[in-house]
Amino acid sequence: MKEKMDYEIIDLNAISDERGALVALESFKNVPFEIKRIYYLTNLKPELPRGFHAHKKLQQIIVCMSGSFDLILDDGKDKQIIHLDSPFKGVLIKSLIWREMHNFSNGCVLMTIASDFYDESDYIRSYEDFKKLVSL
Ligand code: T46
Repeated sequence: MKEKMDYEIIDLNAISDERGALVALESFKNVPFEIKRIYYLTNLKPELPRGFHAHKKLQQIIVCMSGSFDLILDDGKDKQIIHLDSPFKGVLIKSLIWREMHNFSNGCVLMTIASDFYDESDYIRSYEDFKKLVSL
């Protein structure tokens, strides 16, 4: 589903049978970019939010594999809070969106599929710099 802000909530179709569910993620099929990196966050603490940055070019799909958390997206004009609690939904975030992750539940595991390798120079970690960039 395409949202007003530059993100999309993607249904990750599961192949389910009596043994459980299987989800496959494939470049240029249900993932609209070449997958170059996968990372996951675990041992998260409800009182310790993460994120607080935007990316210049990187595209990512964030999936809550277990538990739940709140994803805050901010394009400099609007803010959205998305409660994620399903491994069958992904949030595709394109560039220049400020993101924060809050309220991790016990056992929350967050997986991210990224369009590029880790590169610190792609991060905007100051909200002031982000606001300046999106208002250009
Ligand atoms: C994002 C959200 C959802 C690496 O060395 N390699 C990596 O691939 C990543 C992602 C991070 N790092 C290093 C950089 C920092 O020294 O790991 C440390 C923690 O990273 P950071 O503080 O950026 O973690 P989060 O949870 O705030 O943000 C991460 C991603 O960095 C970011 O791209 O969108 O998850």
